[in-house]
Amino acid sequence: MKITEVKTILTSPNQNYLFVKIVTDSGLYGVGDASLNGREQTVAALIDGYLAHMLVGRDPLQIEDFWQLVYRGSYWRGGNIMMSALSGIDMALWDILGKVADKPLYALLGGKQRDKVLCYAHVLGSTNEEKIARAADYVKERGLKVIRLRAGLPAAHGTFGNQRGQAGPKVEPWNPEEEIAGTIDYFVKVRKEVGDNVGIIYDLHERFSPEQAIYIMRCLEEYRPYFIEDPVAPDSVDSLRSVRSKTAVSIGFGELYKSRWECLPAVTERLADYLRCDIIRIGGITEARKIAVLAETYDVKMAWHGPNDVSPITHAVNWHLNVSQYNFGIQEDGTTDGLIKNVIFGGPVYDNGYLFMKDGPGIGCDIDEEAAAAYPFRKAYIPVCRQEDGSIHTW
Ligand code: KDG
Ligand code: MG
Repeated sequence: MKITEVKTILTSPNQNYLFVKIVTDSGLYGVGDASLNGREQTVAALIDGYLAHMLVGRDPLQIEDFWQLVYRGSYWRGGNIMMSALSGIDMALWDILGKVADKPLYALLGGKQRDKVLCYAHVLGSTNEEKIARAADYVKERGLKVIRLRAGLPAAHGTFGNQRGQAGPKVEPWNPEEEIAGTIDYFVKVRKEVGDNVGIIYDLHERFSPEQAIYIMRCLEEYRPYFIEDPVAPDSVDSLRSVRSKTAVSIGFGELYKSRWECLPAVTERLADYLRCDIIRIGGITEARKIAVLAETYDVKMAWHGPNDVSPITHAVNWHLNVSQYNFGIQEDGTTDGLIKNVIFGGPVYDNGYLFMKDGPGIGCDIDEEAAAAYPFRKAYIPVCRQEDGSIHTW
């Protein structure tokens, strides 16, 4: 079997996505997700202008060899653009393998260890007051066992995905004093609303300095967060070490990691309880298998990144990993029911706190290319945070 064509599909149903479709001379094809919020066109250019030429004529089932060819063979190591491109291609190749074997992806990964996947969903609303008021109903109506909040007052308002139709990134204010007080207050209020039996994950989104994060986490210890996500930025491992050594709260970390090697200290020193890598950033399924095994060795659980800005293809891959891997922790369910459902078919279905998926070959998703073309790509940016003195702060 040989690869005959590699297509990139940019589309914007509810927000921008980049899909990869790899076609073979057997008539079988595979689909993957290479979306990188704000930089989709650059990833597409890398696939179209470079990686596609390396793929056409190859045997699609030599997946590991292609991964090593791109990661090591081409000398320069990958950043976010290269790793997103490689991840989208890797997913499509595993999808082809599943179709050839006529088996779901999880079967190729060793088979199911569980039938359903515990998940958490984001409490949504336009203000924290609205989210506090809705949190308990949200749990009751949807049957969630665990919910997720995101810190940020008011910087995170409306900034989940990207901002379209603007010449550049939208600027959001960041005032540390207000943010610290508001971050603690918000969590405490939601805990009171939902009671003690609901898990609450709190995403601090890499925005705080180590001493700010330590203060916030110590204040929240008695309110028992399920885990605190990304208390500090990933750039300095010492920041994470410092937070870990001074707080007792569980930590989830790693959505910005770009490789297995970046994960090492968090895993081998047990600086995190939940490793939250994003399969589109760390090299796809080929690399996700290795990261999960590394984490299993050190008793670290997996909580794969599953935000709103990746497509049902990625949510489906997360699901296959979760049912087949021993050290599953919990899954972020950032799936959207928006117009993306007109473009991508398949993917996990939510029911009463868990995610389920029907059996089918490969990843179990397909793309309607005509529908994708009906939602043209629109340039968009992730917003930025600026402090009162005008300086940039991590978004
Ligand atoms: O595009 C950025 C999002 O993927 C990110 O803000 C989502 O932090 C996130 C999460 O935990 O879902
Ligand atoms: Mg996050």
